[in-house]
Amino acid sequence: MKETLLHVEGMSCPSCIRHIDSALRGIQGVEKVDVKLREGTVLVTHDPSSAPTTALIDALRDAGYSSRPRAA
Ligand SMILES: [Cu+2]
Repeated sequence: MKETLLHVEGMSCPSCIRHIDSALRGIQGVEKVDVKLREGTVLVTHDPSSAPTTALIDALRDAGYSSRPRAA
């Protein structure tokens, strides 16, 4: 398992947390999602072989949020 911290743009209210949480948890290989609204970040615990960081970013894009990884 790997921890990846994503900086997410446009995350502004509690319903964003739900959208982002469900978008990421829908990916096989994602174990844990911790959305920090105030920081504008999401810490994802995931198996990089089945859920690579690019898959996380793609899922967030599909949900309407652009994101980029930061060193965790
Ligand atoms: Cu929102």
